Amino acid sequence: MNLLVTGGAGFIGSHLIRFLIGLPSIDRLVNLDALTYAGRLENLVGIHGQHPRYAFEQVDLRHAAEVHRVVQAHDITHVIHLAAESHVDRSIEKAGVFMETNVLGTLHLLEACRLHWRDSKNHKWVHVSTDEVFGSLGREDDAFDESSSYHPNSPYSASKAASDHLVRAWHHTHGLPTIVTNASNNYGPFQFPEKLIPMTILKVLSGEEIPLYGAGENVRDWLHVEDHCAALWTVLEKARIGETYCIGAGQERRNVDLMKEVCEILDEERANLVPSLSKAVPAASLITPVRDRPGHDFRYAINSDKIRKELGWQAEKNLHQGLRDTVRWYLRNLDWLATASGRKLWTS
Ligand code: NAD
Ligand code: TDX
Repeated sequence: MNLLVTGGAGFIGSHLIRFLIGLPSIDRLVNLDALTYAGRLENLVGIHGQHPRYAFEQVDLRHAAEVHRVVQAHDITHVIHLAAESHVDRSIEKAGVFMETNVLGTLHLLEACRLHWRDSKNHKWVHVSTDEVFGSLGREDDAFDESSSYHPNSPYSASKAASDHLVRAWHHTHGLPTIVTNASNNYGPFQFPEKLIPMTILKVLSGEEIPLYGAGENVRDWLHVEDHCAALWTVLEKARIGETYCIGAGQERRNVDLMKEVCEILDEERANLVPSLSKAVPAASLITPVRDRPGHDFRYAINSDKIRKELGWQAEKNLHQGLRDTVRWYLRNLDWLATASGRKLWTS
């Protein structure tokens, strides 16, 4: 197969490329990425510019002609579409680019494949989406599953919901062989330090207050990025065309508890890994409640029964161990964190 991964220089995309690159069934792996603030080729060290089956195309999905060119030039047979604007807070400040990339960009990729795949079979198009499209759960509600209705509440989730609907429509109307996945909050190495976990680590290493939105009671369901990548490959290999699959690990935490857990691990690990930080104040003392995010969804949670029973995938990484590994990775990669954030850290 000639597989196109979009957004392969971002957080999940770079893990996915590392996961896929050695698989013998992939003849060519093409990474299409515009390299926005969130995309970094350093995330692909050892692969980018080195692996014989890997190719990179710096292309913006908003440019339809370029997207068509890539699909044709590489004779793409399979797609895993991740490229997107991905941060809720940015979508509240500046929604336009979310609509352009997440909605129009997805349209351009759907059209490119529809035209290129007109006469042939054995193609697959996997759309990587989020649980946020389903809206917000109450404390006692059942987790989201494939039958949950769409109630997007933020500009980001509205743009992802729109893209999910386009993918469904291109399958229903044009017969494009698509599958939609809706995953819960990912965490792990290489995550841009605007998201909760790397932001917490960055603030501690900068000696700054850690902003906790509202009362910190909001709940997220945490999935290690490597478990997500394994799920996406399982879907590409085995899933039924036209279906949707929810992907989660069933590891819910209130934000305040998650932040404290990360802080405790930081206190333990930094003494060993960054001795100059061992005398710093306890990390949790930096947690500071701030004004809540407008329209802040209270709780997300995912029921993964369908993908487990139908395709045999389930998450393996325990959250506490995954958080410890993640904290260790950031402490060992302070240069990455300093460059990505454009900040000077206490330690550097
Ligand atoms: P990210 O922000 O880390 O990476 C996004 C990548 O897309 C970057 O490399 C960026 O350069 C690229 N990109 C952005 N706009 C582009 C454009 N116009 N053209 C081409 N490339 C462009 O995002 P992520 O956290 O890795 O998320 C990847 C996908 O997974 C997104 O579609 C997101 O909605 C979805 N998702 C993320 C999570 C999560 O917790 N991070 C959970 C579920 C689903
Ligand atoms: O500074 C912060 N303080 C804080 O309390 C930040 C950045 C976040 N939060 C809270 C808001 C959320 O309840 O932490 C929670 C997680 O926030 P984010 O890391 O911004 O993630 P979230 O808004 O849940 O969305 C994420 O999961 C679903 C990803 O960013 C999306 O791309 C994915 O689709």
